Amino acid sequence: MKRKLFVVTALVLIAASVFASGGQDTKATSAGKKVRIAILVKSLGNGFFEAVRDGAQEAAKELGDVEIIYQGPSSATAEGQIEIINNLIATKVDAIAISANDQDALVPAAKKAMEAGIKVISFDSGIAEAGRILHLAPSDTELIGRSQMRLMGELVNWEGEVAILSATAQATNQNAWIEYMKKEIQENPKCKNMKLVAVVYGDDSSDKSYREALGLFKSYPNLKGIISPTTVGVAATAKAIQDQGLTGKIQLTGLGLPSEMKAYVENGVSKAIALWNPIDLGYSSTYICYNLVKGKNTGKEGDTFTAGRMGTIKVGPKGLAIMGEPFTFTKDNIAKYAAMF
Ligand code: RAM
Repeated sequence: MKRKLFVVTALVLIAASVFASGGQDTKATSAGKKVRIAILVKSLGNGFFEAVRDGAQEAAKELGDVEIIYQGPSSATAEGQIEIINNLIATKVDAIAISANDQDALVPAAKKAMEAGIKVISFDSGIAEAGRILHLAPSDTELIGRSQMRLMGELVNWEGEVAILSATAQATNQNAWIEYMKKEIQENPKCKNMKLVAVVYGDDSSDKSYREALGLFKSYPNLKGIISPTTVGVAATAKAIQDQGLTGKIQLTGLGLPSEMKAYVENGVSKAIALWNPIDLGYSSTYICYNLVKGKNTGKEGDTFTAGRMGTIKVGPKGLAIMGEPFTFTKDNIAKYAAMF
């Protein structure tokens, strides 16, 4: 099959991640006080965010005077994150980097944190502009959304019913990507014989995602493909396809961790998935927070951050900074990356 995969300019993928178990760095500076950076994720138990945490620890080790506080609610809710933000304000952290479960609901708590002198940024899944200094996106939103739909088109030979199995209904990042997937299927003439029949939500819970996948198989007997732009959802959908003996009948793509998707890509459940390096995302977020706390950067449009091995990261309009290009994994290259994240 001829696969015209989207831009594959690889990020410089660094194998050297630091696997510290929730670790607090013990190396104190001569000044004594460490910069305390909280990494607040959508939910705990998600391998994507554990890789983000490893990248944050790597940056903390390099910087020397940083303590990483890794936190998240047990399920991906805005309420859980608001409670944690309030606790972080009370414990006077220096910075919070948030992957938001809801772009608007978190704004009041995030504003309160900023008023208390805490540097707040979002990464991965954004908070609305009023609630953060800047947002670090892993890659260009339009590129991710459109290229996911194009990849699906290639896998289903540009025809038939397709569905999307997303994370939570309020997730900023997935919702933005889905908007562009919808635009692509409407606007790209090659997609004229494809039909988007459903968007369902697995809430970044493996169990719920698995059940939603089974629901799609049942409700749409002619379904040809599923896009799952969440690492949790795509792995659960792959398992559901395999368990139901639907390999080859239902095509699957999405955004997946090579470590979780290797077996399914190698055995043909999914021919191709995409993602960026979550370790780099945590690493870059930590450098950005550190430089804001140290007053080296303002985070305003045009500002450029120096972020260790990631080089420089520039802030664009609306406080949006972009880390790099996504990468596509197929059976030919996934093993190499599965060892990293
Ligand atoms: C899940 C989360 C995260 C997203 C990845 C692709 O782990 O929803 O926010 O960026 O998938």
